[in-house]
Amino acid sequence: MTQEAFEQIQSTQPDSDLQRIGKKIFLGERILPDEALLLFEKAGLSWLGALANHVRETKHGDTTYFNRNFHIEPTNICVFSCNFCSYSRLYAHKEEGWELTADQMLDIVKKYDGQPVTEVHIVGGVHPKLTLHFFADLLKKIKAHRPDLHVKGFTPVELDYMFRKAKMSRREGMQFLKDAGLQSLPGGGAEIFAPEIRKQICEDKVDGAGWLEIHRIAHELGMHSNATMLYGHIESFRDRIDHMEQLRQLQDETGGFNTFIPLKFRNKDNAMSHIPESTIVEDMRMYAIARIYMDNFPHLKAYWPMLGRNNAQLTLSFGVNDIDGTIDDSTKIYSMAGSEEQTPTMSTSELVQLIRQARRKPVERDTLYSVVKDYSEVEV
Ligand code: V47
Ligand code: SF4
Repeated sequence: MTQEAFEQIQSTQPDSDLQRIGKKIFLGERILPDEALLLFEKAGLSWLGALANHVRETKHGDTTYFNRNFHIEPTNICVFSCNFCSYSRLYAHKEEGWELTADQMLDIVKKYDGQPVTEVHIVGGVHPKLTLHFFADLLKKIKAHRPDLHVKGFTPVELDYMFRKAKMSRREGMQFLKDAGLQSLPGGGAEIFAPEIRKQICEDKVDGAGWLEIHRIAHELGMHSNATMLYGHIESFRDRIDHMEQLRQLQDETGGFNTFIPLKFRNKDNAMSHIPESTIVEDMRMYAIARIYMDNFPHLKAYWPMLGRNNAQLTLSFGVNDIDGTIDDSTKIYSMAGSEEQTPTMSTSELVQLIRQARRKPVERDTLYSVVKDYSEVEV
């Protein structure tokens, strides 16, 4: 955005505090928690969107990344009982659940033989009988079959449970899985770190400090990871800012995070169904503030199977530079929670079109954001 364009958008902003914050954002300065609160409380969507877009274009221009990956969900049986979860079947009701053997999961990997996928994302419930050693063997089998496939897997919720059962420290456990072939951690399980909110929505799983410690260890071992935030339920703006602040501080120390992924709370068939979902305007404001606040996170991702493809397309004007999930992404955790996409699959060609319609430049990436293919000039 040019200085002149910036001055024009500032002239639409009557609030002098917001004008001052807007100037900091334009100049690339970090904003403080209290300033983020003012943005949440007072800033209009178009002014906020223009500033988030400025941050996005300064970092990435029009480039919008996507990745060809597939998911493996080992089980939906879970020892925990998060109130927002529509997906897990408690161990007591395990007749309604599934659990895959290592060979069944390897068969899923083999289904993609010869297809140009670069990543497998492994994530599921926390099954009491699926141990650290079981998953280490699975990782070894996957890497032996397809060494070039990047394995991103397991949230600190799953990891903390596995490590404790195996009587290993978090560092020993992470090293053990890394040696078996684990390369990155996905962003799940973070929810909202604030203890009083966590107590009400997911009391029994790893706490915020534990989540952050496991990611810190992964970064110290040279692995990269993502971070999510589940927003739009009972948390306050302060809780969102506190969550982002803790991530921003860890990122200052380690630099190991690739991507921040705000996840909109969906309210179908879970113990929080009485809570209304956030509006689209609120969603776009969330993405814009995330882009502005998380100044040391290279990427901001919209996970389209959860947000819906139209809304995900809209986020590309509010700070987002990455749309996850292309082929065959039939992840159940969202379709069961009432996401827009009941059978979320999108071909590469559809995804490229979606990015182009937003007047952005589609680029296929691998997990660590190396360019696999630039689709700017490619017919699809
Ligand atoms: O931690 C569960 C969320 C997450 C609901 O790192 C819900 O690339 C909304 O983290 N409404 C798991 N969200 C999925 C996840 C993820 C997905 C895609 C890519 C990456 C990545 C990570 O799903 C959980 C939780 O926050 N979730 N239930 C719900 N009702
Ligand atoms: Fe289990 Fe994850 Fe669902 Fe919580 S969100 S109940 S940890 S599957």
